[in-house]
Amino acid sequence: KQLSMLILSAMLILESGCEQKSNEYNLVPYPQQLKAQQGSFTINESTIVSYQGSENSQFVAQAFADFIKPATGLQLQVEATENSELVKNTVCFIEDATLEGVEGSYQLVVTKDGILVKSNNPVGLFYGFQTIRQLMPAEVESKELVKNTDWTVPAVEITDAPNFSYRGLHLDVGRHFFPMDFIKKYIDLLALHKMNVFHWHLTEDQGWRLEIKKYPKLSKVAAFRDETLVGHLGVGERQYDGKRYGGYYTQEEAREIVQYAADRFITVIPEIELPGHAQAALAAYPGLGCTGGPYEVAKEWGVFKEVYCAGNEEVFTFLEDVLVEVMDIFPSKYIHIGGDECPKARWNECPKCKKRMQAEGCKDAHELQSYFIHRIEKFLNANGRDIIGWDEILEGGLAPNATVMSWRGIKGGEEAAKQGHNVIMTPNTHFYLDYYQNNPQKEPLAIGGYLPLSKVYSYDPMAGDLTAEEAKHIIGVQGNVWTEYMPESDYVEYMTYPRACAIAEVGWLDFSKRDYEAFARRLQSHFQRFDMMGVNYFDKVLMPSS
Ligand code: TNX
Repeated sequence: KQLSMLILSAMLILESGCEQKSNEYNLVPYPQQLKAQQGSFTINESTIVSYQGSENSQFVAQAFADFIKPATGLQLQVEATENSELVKNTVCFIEDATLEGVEGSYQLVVTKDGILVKSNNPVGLFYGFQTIRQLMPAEVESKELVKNTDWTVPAVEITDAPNFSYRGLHLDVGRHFFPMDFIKKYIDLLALHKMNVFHWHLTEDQGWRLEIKKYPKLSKVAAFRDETLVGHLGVGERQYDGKRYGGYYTQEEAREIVQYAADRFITVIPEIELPGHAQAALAAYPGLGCTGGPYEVAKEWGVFKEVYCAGNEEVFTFLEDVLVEVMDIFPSKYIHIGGDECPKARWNECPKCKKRMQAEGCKDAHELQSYFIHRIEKFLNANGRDIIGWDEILEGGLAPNATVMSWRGIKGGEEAAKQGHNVIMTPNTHFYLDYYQNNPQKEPLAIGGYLPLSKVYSYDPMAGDLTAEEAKHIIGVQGNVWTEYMPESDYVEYMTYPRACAIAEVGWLDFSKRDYEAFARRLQSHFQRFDMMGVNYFDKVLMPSS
């Protein structure tokens, strides 16, 4: 009897040991290949962080040492190395051009002796750093010194690479304005999840958020709205008080964000909406509308009929001037020009627009919109940039080099891919994080819809009616965070996380390797990381019943 008790307890110990082992690799997004190994490595005060390769490898090594310092109190030495093998008590980042792999791919080996990350590109080294970070105890995220913790990394062999080259998250700062610190935190969270694009939606009917030196009224007038309808917007806890609401980023601040993101291998793609969603700009410069105004910065949500006049040359001068300043701040290959939800009522009444339609041989206002987008594209192409537009830019004919962001489902994206255009999938059916993630009766006010985490996770960008050749045009995925009903930063976080974790994994991990149950389990431990980072996430994720 005693013997059987002994065997039973030995089995229990073994089992719990196994359980713990599988809990040690709670990575989000999960790597393409992960081989668990026995043992672990502990970072201590004599650990050396070394690098080999371009100065970017030094940058990543230094970034890793800087990252772990506040929580661990360890001030690790960072130095160049000639050795490309794993060296005892070293965390080594090696950039090796002879390795195979797409941008962002990397290999990571952790043994009881040390850590080795290899990649043919600095982005891959940075992602290796993010993986090490996620393998470490959640306390490493603390900004304050954490005592009595072993900075242990479980032994592992990882070979990893992103499935899609574009993995983005968007933020609408037009409907509500968010402070610089929050934008940085938002970018930090992108980096943690190996996302590489921050789509900054900077202009809206309800507010223009970027300083443009040539047009000072954009920050004086277009950046603020009167909220005289107290409580009308009915948002969350906040009572609107009829005061001026708004704000904008100075060019210096915008540059600071671009640099902050670049340091995390993230590209900022700015969006300047045209020809619609432009009422705030018209309030500042009424001559740019079809009627001449006066206009006011919108203080309700919706789609507004006052748009840039397509028949007025001054509109193109204005937009080109704005885009020149935008290009100077944002080095991204892409500039997002909006293109969505542009009602045509004004254009159909406006003599200048009618004249333009005639002159350009447009048979209707949709073709006039196409003329508008083509013209802006031509200007940006001449300056070495490419445009991204919402899927409405398909109407009336796509501009020749445009990339399409498919938001009204996936149809627009498929059509664009068939026409040989690149596509970013951001369908409102799966990636609109302004939709409810739980029973609406139990949640603060959101725009509507119902989009639980499991549905976000289930999305397959490649499912659909495309040939293999056409499907190559789907370059990636993006989550959108429209903020009509998100007046405060912590509410933005609540709506964004953990659903953005699912988007990160959809963009990263091959569809065949995705497993919602395993993902939900990994998240439970990922949440401890969020707790340390002070992220206000939605924590009622139900474990799927197995
Ligand atoms: C549609 S998505 C919009 C936004 C709204 C959003 C609300 C897109 C290109 N336009 O202006 O904020 O719906 O879900």
